Amino acid sequence: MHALFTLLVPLFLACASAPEPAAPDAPSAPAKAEPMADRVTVSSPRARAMPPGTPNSGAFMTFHNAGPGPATLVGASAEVSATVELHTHVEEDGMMKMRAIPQIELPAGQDVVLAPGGLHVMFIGLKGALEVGQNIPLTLSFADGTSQQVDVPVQEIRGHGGGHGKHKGKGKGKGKGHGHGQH
Ligand SMILES: [Cu+2]
Repeated sequence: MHALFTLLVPLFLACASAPEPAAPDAPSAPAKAEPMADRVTVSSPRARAMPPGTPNSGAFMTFHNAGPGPATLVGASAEVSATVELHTHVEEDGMMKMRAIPQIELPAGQDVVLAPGGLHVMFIGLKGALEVGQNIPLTLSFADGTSQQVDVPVQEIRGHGGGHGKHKGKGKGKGKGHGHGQH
């Protein structure tokens, strides 16, 4: 019953909502009026410290969408790198590989965690080193055109953001998270 209903609603809205954008008592109006950026709070932002000459790095954080509507993160931008992408990891042939993705869905009332080895914000083409203590102003863009800026502190981040190729078979063991060419 519920599944059928959710299937039908988008079809109905697609037909019915377009001609009357200003219907005063449309039930969905309050949810739609609230900017996505205002529904979403960001906690524990951090970016991975990188020595000079490293091409890329990653940033992690937790999103909470307080609702009532959904929110969709569609991009991010920062001055520290030439481009900023949204990435995830997928397993392919037994190895975790990064993939750029167009958006990250943030369902109402839920947390979405960006963490090493999973979803992350990727800084591609770093203009310089990312040093511990530095703060990266990061602008998050949402599907409704709203945006939110967060200060992302640079930290020493270990753990498995790995699997990015450069590392395997080097034998030196722990590695401490340095030398991850890609992350
Ligand atoms: Cu990545």
